[in-house]
Amino acid sequence: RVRAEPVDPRLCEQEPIHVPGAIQPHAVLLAADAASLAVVACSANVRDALDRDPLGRPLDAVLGGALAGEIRDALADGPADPGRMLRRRVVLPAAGGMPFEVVAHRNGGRILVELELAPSDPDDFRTASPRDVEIAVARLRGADTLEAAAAVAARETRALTGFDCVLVYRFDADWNGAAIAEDKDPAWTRELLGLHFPASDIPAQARALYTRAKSRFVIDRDYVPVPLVAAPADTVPVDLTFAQARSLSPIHLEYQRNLGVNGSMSVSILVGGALWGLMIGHHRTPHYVPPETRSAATVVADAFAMRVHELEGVRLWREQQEHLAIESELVRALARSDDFVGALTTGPRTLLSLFGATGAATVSAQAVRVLGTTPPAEAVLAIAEWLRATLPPERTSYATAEFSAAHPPSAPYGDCAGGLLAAFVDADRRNLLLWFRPEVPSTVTWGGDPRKPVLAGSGPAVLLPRRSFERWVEERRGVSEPFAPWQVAIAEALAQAVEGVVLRQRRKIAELTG
Ligand code: BLA
Repeated sequence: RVRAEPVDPRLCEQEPIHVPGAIQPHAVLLAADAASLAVVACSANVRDALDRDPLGRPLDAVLGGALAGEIRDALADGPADPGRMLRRRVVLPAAGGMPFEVVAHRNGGRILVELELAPSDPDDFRTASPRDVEIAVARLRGADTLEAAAAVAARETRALTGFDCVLVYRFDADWNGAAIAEDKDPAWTRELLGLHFPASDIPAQARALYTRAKSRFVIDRDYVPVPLVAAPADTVPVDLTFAQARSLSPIHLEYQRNLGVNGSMSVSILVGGALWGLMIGHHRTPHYVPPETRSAATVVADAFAMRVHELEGVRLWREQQEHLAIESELVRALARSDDFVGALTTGPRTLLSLFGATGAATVSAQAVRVLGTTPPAEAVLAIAEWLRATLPPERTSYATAEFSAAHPPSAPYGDCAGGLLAAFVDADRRNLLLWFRPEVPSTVTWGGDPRKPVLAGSGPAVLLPRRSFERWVEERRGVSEPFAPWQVAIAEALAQAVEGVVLRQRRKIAELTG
């Protein structure tokens, strides 16, 4: 069952995962027309919950008048807001008096009703209580760095849900991602912490769906999907975006197989309305998470997202304050000096104190002074020449995270010049300031041996995380961490302060020689 050839990521993006035409077998699904309330489609396993074929019948004839009435009152009118959900624990006479968890929501012109057999003995499963959630949220509040909060989120979510492993997965600006926290059964030697994965592992349409729908749970990866059956007159496929029991992409289930994962979870972490990351749960065997616990995990992920928002805001503010303080120190040094190179490259604060750069340089005419790790001086001069020749006259700065693509002669220096920030001091472009950053793969700290996650399997292993990591490195060749716009602004301000020194110097020389 392992694919022989790598899958084209563009094909991944085309799979319409919101209309898979099937659900997971632990639930029964009914889709009713929101106006007439007649059932227009259902999952083929309806007899697991109902004693008759519901197709074409009104909801009240299928579910009983009381429940159907509640569903109609909650969902039939008003905007089709999928956030409006109705949840009930009911005993269905039509199912031999068994208790069912019923979740109904509306999507477009349809009302979807999912029926899931409620755990008969809740003590058999970890059922999260509001108290558990309260404790988890309090601990998140107490975590005062992003790393600490992610570690708490992973630990608390694992304690709530009982997964063998819970990861906090964070997207970067290009939708690649990394496991930034991991809490797992110590007996499971597989380690994903710190590893990076390409954007195509979680393709665009999946990310779009996860931005709208909050969570996914798979009890048993090897389940046989239950197809949806439609009434003869009904041809519009049922949109399962918000259906809890939506059947997941078979390609992804294969990925899980290769990861050694059976039961799984992913809960969206939304920060400022955007998909920031996922809380991922992995179990080596099938794993059932009861409804209360699923919603508790979603609340904890939401609390984590809010804490991230708070901590990231504070961190950015601090980082900017620190940079502004360093900048004014450098400007003061410049004010006291006739030699801008000395002022920016000696003493406790230098150009290298800014922007997390690993290398920096000043160029004045044909003279270069370098700090940290940079290309050799003659290569830096060539870069300065290229910038002078390439940038339109009105441009006073230049920033890129992909310098070798812009300037191929610099490709051999990727380990120090993957990214470049440059600011011109003067209009004639004699003088400039440069900051360098390495390409990202060379800065990745491996979470143990990157080869370790490979599980000895049969045949070529294509969707394995090791291959994922290789693809990530492949795609990231020549790319550094990006320079932020506020960093470019500080570089420009500093270059302007340098211009003052240069003008003063020129005047002095003119006086001496004049
Ligand atoms: C979905 N891929 C996913 C999901 C995760 C990952 C977490 C969410 C689905 C879920 O709830 O389980 C990927 N899982 C990871 C990663 C880690 C992990 C990166 O544990 C690392 C720690 N995936 C591929 C390729 C394709 C692909 C090549 O690798 C396409 C050809 C597709 N992944 C794919 C699709 C989905 C998906 C289509 C959506 C599944 C769905 O919701 O139906």
